[in-house]
Amino acid sequence: MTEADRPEVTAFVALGANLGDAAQALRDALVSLGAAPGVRVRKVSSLYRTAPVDSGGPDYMNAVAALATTLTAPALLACLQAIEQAAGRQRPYRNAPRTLDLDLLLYGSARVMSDTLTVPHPRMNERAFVLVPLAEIAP
Ligand code: A4P
Ligand code: MG
Repeated sequence: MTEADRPEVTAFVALGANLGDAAQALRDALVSLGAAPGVRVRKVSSLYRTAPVDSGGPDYMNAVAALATTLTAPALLACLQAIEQAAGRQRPYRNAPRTLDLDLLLYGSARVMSDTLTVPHPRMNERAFVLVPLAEIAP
């Protein structure tokens, strides 16, 4: 099956940033997502200012987007990571402050557990900075 033949899957992505102009980083990421082949942005939550959880630095800006995608889950993760890299993401240590973090929360009803990808995202249910924007667009 070529990519174009694949059925569209609804995926939810969490966006977070707390370095530089975090709100602008989220808006730029949404433009990049919409421009990515095989990805359409269907719905975007408000941007939320949140206090860091298990992490230091300035307040975060967080949001959640609903996508329609013909990419596989690993291909979508690669796409998210490419957008993070283009935004200057560095990974000095776990939960370090970041210019942009894009996490795949849900990929249809799929369950994925590989070395590089766990879906549903294992920490999403403990985190208001994910659940509040998610509930806004997918009550
Ligand atoms: N990975 C596995 N599953 C996934 C998935 N579903 N989505 C792997 C994305 N990546 C996934 O991620 C580390 C590795 O997880 C990747 O190589 C990928 O193969 P990362 O983005 O390099 O590292 P990270 O962001 O530090 O880890 P993670 O797991 O995204 O951190 P968390 O748990 O999401 O926490 N407080 C507020 N207020 N707002 C925030 O956004 N974010 C964090 C990060 C902490 N505190 C926060 C916020
Ligand atoms: Mg991440």
